[in-house]
Amino acid sequence: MKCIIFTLMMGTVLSQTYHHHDIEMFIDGTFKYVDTDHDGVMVKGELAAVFDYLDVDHDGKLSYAEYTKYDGASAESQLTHDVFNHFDTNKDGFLQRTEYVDTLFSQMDHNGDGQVTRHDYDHFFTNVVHHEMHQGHNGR
Ligand SMILES: [Ca+2]
Ligand SMILES: [Ca+2]
Ligand SMILES: [Ca+2]
Repeated sequence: MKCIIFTLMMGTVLSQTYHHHDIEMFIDGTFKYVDTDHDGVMVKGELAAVFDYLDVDHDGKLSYAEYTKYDGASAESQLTHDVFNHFDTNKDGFLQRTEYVDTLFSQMDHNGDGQVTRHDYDHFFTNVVHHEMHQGHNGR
């Protein structure tokens, strides 16, 4: 009986939060993936190059399957799913180049110098995750 109650409670918790480990894996994995010259700074050209690389069928947009080829972004993870939906601002189920490269980069580069440091990146994703935790899973 105790076991059943515990399982139910865990189910509720998991639908409202993400594992800290998943968040770290996601941020760390995706940053390293985008920062192709490994100088610790992401520039827009790197993000654009990753977009082209992930867009396997070259239709100018990323499907969920294409997006989850990212290192650190597990297709089964609720976090990955919610981040994808967060970026998909017109809610058509795809990430257009404008959504993924232009909008995303300008949101991350908040001092507008064309460079996104690991600190900027962490800060941005922490905000996205918190936003999604409050928005997405309250069952309303
Ligand atoms: Ca770089
Ligand atoms: Ca595509
Ligand atoms: Ca879209």
